[in-house]
Formats: sequence, structure tokens, C-alpha cells
Amino acid sequence: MPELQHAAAVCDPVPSVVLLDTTSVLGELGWKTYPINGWDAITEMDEHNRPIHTFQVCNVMEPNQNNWLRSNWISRQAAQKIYVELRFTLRDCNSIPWVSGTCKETFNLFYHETDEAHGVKFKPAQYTKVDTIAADESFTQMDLGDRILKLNTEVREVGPMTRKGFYLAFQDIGACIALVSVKVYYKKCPFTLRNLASFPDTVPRVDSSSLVEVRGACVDHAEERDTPKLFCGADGDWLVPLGRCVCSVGYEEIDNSCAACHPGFYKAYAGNIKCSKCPPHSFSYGEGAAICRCEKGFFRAEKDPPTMACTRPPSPPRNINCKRCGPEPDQCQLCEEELRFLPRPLGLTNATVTVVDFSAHANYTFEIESLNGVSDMSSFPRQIAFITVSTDQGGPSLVGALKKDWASPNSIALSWQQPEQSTLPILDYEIKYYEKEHEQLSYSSTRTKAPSVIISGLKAATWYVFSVRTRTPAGYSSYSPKYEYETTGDSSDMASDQGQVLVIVTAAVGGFTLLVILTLFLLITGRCQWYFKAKMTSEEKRRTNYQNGHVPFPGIKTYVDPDTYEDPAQAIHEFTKEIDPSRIRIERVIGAGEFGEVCSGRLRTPGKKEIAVAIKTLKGGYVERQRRDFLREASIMGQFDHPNIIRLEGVVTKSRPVMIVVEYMENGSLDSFLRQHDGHFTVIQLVGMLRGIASGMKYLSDMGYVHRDLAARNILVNSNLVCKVSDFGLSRVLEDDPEAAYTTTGGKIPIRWTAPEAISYRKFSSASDAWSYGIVMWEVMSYGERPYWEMSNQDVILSIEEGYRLPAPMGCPVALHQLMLHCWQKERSHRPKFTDVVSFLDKLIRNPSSLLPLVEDIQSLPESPGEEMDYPMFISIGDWLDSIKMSQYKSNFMAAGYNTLDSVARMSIEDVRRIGVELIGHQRRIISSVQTLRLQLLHEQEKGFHV
Ligand code: ACK
Repeated sequence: MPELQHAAAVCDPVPSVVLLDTTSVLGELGWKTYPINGWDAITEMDEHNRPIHTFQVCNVMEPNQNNWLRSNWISRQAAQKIYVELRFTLRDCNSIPWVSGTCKETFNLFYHETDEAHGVKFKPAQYTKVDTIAADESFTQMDLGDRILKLNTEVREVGPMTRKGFYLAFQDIGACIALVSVKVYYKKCPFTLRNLASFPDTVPRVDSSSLVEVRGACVDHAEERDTPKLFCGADGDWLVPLGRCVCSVGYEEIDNSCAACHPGFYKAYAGNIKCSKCPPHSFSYGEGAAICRCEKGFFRAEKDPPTMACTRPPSPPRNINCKRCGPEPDQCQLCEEELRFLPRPLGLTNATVTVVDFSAHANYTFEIESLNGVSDMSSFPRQIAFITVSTDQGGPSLVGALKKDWASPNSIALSWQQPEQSTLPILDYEIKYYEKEHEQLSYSSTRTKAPSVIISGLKAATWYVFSVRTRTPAGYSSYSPKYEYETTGDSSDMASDQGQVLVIVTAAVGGFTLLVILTLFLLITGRCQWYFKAKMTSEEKRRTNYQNGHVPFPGIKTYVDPDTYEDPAQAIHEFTKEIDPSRIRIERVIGAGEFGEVCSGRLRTPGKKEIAVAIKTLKGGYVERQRRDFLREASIMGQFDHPNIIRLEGVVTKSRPVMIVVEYMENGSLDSFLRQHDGHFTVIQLVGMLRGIASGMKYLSDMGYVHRDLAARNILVNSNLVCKVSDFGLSRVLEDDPEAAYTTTGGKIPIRWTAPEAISYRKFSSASDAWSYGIVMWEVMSYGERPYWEMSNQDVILSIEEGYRLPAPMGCPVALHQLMLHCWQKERSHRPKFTDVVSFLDKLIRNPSSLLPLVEDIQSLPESPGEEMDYPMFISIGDWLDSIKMSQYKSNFMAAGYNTLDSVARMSIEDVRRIGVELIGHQRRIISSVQTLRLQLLHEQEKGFHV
């Protein structure tokens, strides 16, 4: 027989069930041919004496051939779709002389489904054509001479099948064919073990886009965590493993099964952990131990976990308490509520604790005592260590008594005496107040520069509790004692002074914060319980240690720099949630980050809806420093909770790859998003985006976090156009930012986005973030244009120094360019605070007609050819009062409801008096500026660009 050469590669073996294979049929095949002289069945024996069934036909000389070969009935079994693999040789017509009209080089494959296995007469019309089969390679006379036959393999899919079985038929129309073998099979997903669950043989669906969901059964000695599932794909592949089983207590995973722990080992919890050696001084005799028992004379306290060694006392720290004490030793009370202990005051296992939110004027004594759960069982003496921390730098003092000047149904005017021995200038006062009846539920606060305030928006005939504290550059004082005053009833005299003073004698708690890292390595090692006492002396002192002199707003958490943790893992543990990787499904790669790929995927949380997430991965082969830098961002992000800050879902640190999982933002980064949608949005939509970013930045600055790399590329956009600030990590961020360039003072800085003082002497602050915010505004309004275009970094620095500022992008409303210019004030204290930016943008959104005047319209006005744009000077009441040195009355204006420049421009001298400006000189100064303001606004309205 000529040698067979394979013309087509046989497909990779797939898990399949064979329904027919002519090469393995030992007896006669019994296939039918029509007409009798068409196909020939030839059976030869191979060297192992096994039959080779071949069907041949070669009527190439005669026209109008129609020769059929029909298989026996083949049972479908469980198949929905079957595959027919044909192996055949086919003669090249060109190699046969005189056959040009009659010779063909193809044949046809048909099938017919029936339920009956026998007695079906062959009727070609009942058959459905599957395909015309051609050879990839045909052979010639010469090949025959060389005894080479080129064997073709073709596979065809047939289905969906619904009857019990089917016939195959082969139609020859005048070719020279030898059908060497026919194999019929269907694919299945084979029995498998995955995640400690077994999955049975499964037949895929016909429709290749839908998967069969299969639930797995836990292997012996395993229990379900999340329902284990696999999906059977059309090609017989198992896809998308979900959920899993874990080995039960006393069993560990070995090669996809759960094996009992050996004697001397134990496993106390169900989970994918290995059996552990019994802790010191404990033992297990049998197989599959859940816990090791203590040796004689050793103990484990009732609440000690089974992982703990059995000991004689004392043992490692478990609890830490804090007490604040008065002058007498017995006047102590728990101080947990006023100080924050990171990670916690109780259950410490490391010899490190971070304490924040100290009061000013205070000496704290920390008393650390070693105790443990078995201490009671021993007669050992207890061991105590002391650490004293002073918050002393000569800071703000308490103010004098809080006096009610007058009350109305919805306002109360208060005043107080300035502190006498204040060594530092007083920046402002903060007044905290709440309804007496709702004490502890919530409180409001307001600020004023003057030692007086009018608090409005109160309820009539209601008692309120007030206290005040001062703020100096060093921080806050403690609060004054509490004073209670009542608003008048609706009909009572506004100036009545019925308020009664009640001093509530409790120690005031300052928002002033001192960050102290107490490294308690001095303390006894071993299993100790830290007992922690803080004592505040009557002679209060204070010291501040704030990042960039920031003082947080009351009620808002302070940001804690993860670098202040001696052990970075502790910061991760404190601020992030560990996610079990089986809950994460990675779907595709969406980008490349500095540390590895960024992917999109889904996160499942038991009892919650599955959510879309972005997953930042740390690529393999990292060094410890890279891992720490990578996770640093998560420790920062995990401290934030705001709709305009990218939300951290959690981290994977206990398995590989290390991942950071954050909410998914469908539209990616803002700069590329805007470039892709140039000109697509309304001005209001753009302002909405800017408002979101400003709101996120206000939150960050209130927490005392300085971003340093605020730019459109670091803002992400979701499907609802909500913008969220991302990319945290302080100096690390700058290292990673391709925009960051080295400066002469060292360090990398994204020059185009950075305020001059930060470039020249690294003075980063919320005010330098405000500068960057102005650049982001410009990027947004120009749909992602590069700030300062192709100018070099050096030219950018020089031109800013000379007073040049980016001009308004095309189509930019005057009001927005004005705000940008405000953000780019050289003097950083003149730049708007994020809270001003948010309220300014809110006003624009509420009053969209204010966005109509565009810069280009103004510049082309005939009466001001080539003139520099004369922007209104102020964007807020605060700015206006600052400019006339009357800032101390800001809260009077706000409290009385004057919160737009328009409303101020309508004020009379009586109005100014009524809001509590008592000094005649001040009244005059304000009213004369009101008149100027009125003229200026009128003038601008006439010109058509008043905002
Ligand atoms: O501009 P992009 O599409 O948005 O490409 C980058 C890429 O990953 C590398 O950083 C995208 N990306 C980052 N974080 C997220 C997220 N939370 N949601 C969606 N895309 C993200 C970013």
C-alpha cells in the first residue's frame, strides 16, 4: 500500500466521547452503497490482523455520477452537537488524461436524524447537506508512482441534534476518492477536581456563546465557602472557576483532597491553611486534631486562640487601655473617645501604637502594664512602664466667658473676651453648638475672626449648648466650658436677654492633634497585655505636629501618613480590607501601571451584588521596597470615603499576585476621555465634572492630605460622568508620573501643574493643590489640551514668574477663566480654598445663565479693542471682606444670609448694623465698599459679563 502523508494537522486531542470510529470496528461495517456499482467497500488487514475499512469510488470518465454511501444508524447518546472527522485521499483531475468534463475533486457530506435504529429505507431527499468536502491536497500519478498518497483530514460540526440517532451519507459526483476512516464524536467537559470540589462530566451547549453552569460537590472532609461552580464551554473546556470548598477542621489540602493532620499537628479552623505544629507546650496524639492540648502545668486562657502556646504567665499583649486623670489619682476616666489609637487600644499584638488627636495644653502619661489571660492563675508581680508626652509649645488659651448679646426666634448673638495671655496671633475662633435635647447626636460649627458671632438658622424657643475655642498658627485650644442659651419664642422681643448661663463642668476636648508614635520596644517581650493610662495635668500645654500646618475641621478624620508606621504592614492592616482572591474575577487587561498590569474584573461579596472593579497588580519578581510602595497607595486610599475619591475595595496581600482592588471607572482617565470626546459636552456638564473634582479635593484638604499631583490624567471618570480623584502616594506618585521632571532643588515635579512655591522650594500645601486645580480646569475646558502646549518646562517656569497665565480656552465662560486666574495667584494665601471653589461652582450650576458670557465674546466687544480683560475682583464674600480688612465679619454676613455679592450690593447702613457690625468706623468702611461693589456690578452687567 502506498505510504500515507498527512495533509492537514489532526486537531489537538479534546475531551470527547466517540460514537463511531471505523478504524476500531473489527467485523464488517455493513454500510450501504447506492447504486451498487458506485462506492466499493474494501477491507484489508493491517500487520496486526485488524481490518482497515476503506470506501473507494473513481468513476471519473463517466458523466452524471451520483453515488451514495450510507453509514449505519449511529446513536446520539448525550450529544447535542457532533463532530465528523473524515480522512481521505483524492486524485488530482489534472493528473488523469481525457477527463476534463467529467472528473470532480469534491464530494458531499449529508446526515439524517431518526429515532428508529432499523428498517429505514434510504431516501436521498430526506438527507440534509452538511458541507461539500474538498481536499487540501490531492495526489497525482507521479505520487502514485512514488507510492505516496496524501491523506486529508477534515472535521465538520453537525447539530443541534434532537432525535435518538442519525445516519451519515457521502455523495460522490464523479471524483476519485478513497475514504480511509470516519470518526464521529461529541465534546464534553470531563470530570474534574477544582478548588476542592468535584465536577462531573458535562456536555456543552450547542450555542457556543452560552455556557453550562455546573455546581461542584466538596471532596471528603471539605466544606463549602462560596458555592463552587465551573462553566462548561462549547469546546469542552472548563471555564471561570467560582467559589470553593476548604478543608474542614483537622484536615489540610494535599493534591486536591483533604488529608487528616498527623499526630503532633492540628488545624483549628476550616480553610485553606496547612496543619500546624502544635504550639509550644501542647500536643495532639491522634490524626485530624482540631486543637492541641496543653501539657501538664501549662495553661491557655479561656479566650486565647488555639494558635497560642500554652504558657505560664505572663504572656503577649492583648489589651491596652487609656485613662485621663485629674489632679487626684482617683479622678480617672477612660479617654478612648478623645484620643485615637492606631491600630487600636485593645488587642495589640505588636509593640507599637500610634496615638492621635491630643488636646492642646496637655501632659499625657502613658502607663503600660503587662497582663495576660493567665495572670490571675499566677503569683508573679505585675510589670508597669511609664511614658510621658507633653503637648507643650505655648499655644492658644481658653477664651473668657461666652455671653449672649441678644436672641431672636432663629438667631443668637454671642460674644466673649479674647484670651489674655495668648503669645501667638489668633487666627479665628470656632463655635460649636447643638440643640440641647439632641446632645451627642450631631453638632454644627462656625468660625469667626471677631470675638463675637451671630448664629442663625436656629429653632424658636429652643435651648442650645455653645462652646468656643481659639485657633492660632500652633493649632486649636481646648473648648471653653459649655453655655446654654435659648432662642426666643416667635412673638418675643428679639433683643431680650433671658438666657441663663450654665457651665457644664467636663474637661474640654481639643481637636488639636499631636501625632505620637510610641514604640514600646522597651517593654517586656513575651505574651504581655499592655495596660495603657493617659493623664492630663491641670497645667495644660500643647504642641503641634501637623503636616503643612494643617488643622482639620471638627468632625472630619485626619489623614495618617502610612510612613509614620514603623511596620508598613500595620498600616495596610489598619486601613484596608484583605480580599480573598477567589472573590475576584479578572476579565481583561486595561492598561499598564508602574508596578504591573491594570485589569478590569468583577468582585463578589457575599450578600451583595457583584460589582465591576479595576485591579492593579504587582508584577512578580518585586523587591520588598516595591511591594511597600505599591501597597502604600492602598493605605492612603483606604482612609478616604467620599463620592469624588476613588474607592478602595480592598487588597490581596496574602497570596500572589499582590493586588489593589478599586471601583471600576468605565470612562478611564479624564484627559484621554476628554480628548476622545472633543466638543461633545455642554458647559454645564463640564462644570459638573469640575465641581466633583473640587468636592473631592475639599474632602482631601479638610483631612489634611495634600495630593501634589492633581492633573486630569489622575482623575478617573465613570459611566455617569462622575469624576473621582485617584493616584495617591505623595512623592511616590511623582516618581511614577511621566510628566514629573527633576527640578534644580531635587525631586521630581510635574512642572506644568505645580504652583511656583512648590517648584522652587517644595512648599506643597492645599494651596498648591488649588493651583493644580486651576490647571485641571483649563484641561477640562480645553478638552484635554496640554497646558502651555509645547513650551519647554523651563519656559513655563519663566513665563509664570513673569506673570503670564494660560488664556481662556475656546468657548470658556468668563466666570470659569476668572476662577482659574484666582487659583493661579502668586501669593498662595490669596488662592481660593476648595470649599470656596465648590460653592462658587454650585452657584454657577444653579444659575446657568451666568455661564453664557464667554471670554472670546468679551474680548471682541468693539468698545474695548485689544484691552486686557477686566475681570471682577472677587468671587466670594470672604474675598471681598478680606480685601477691605473686615474678615472678622464673615460669619455675620453668612449667618444673616448674605452669601452672594449681589445681595451685599443691596445692603444699607441699617442692614450692616443689624448683622452685628457695631463700630461706626467699620460700618463706614463696609458701606463705602458696598457702594463701589454696586457700581462695579452694575458696570459689568451693562457690559454683559457679570457673573
Ligand atoms: O486612561 P485609561 O483608560 O484609565 O488607562 C489607564 C490605565 O488603567 C492605567 O492606569 C486605567 N484605570 C486605572 N484605574 C482605573 C479604574 N479604577 N477604572 C477604570 N480604569 C482604570 C486608566
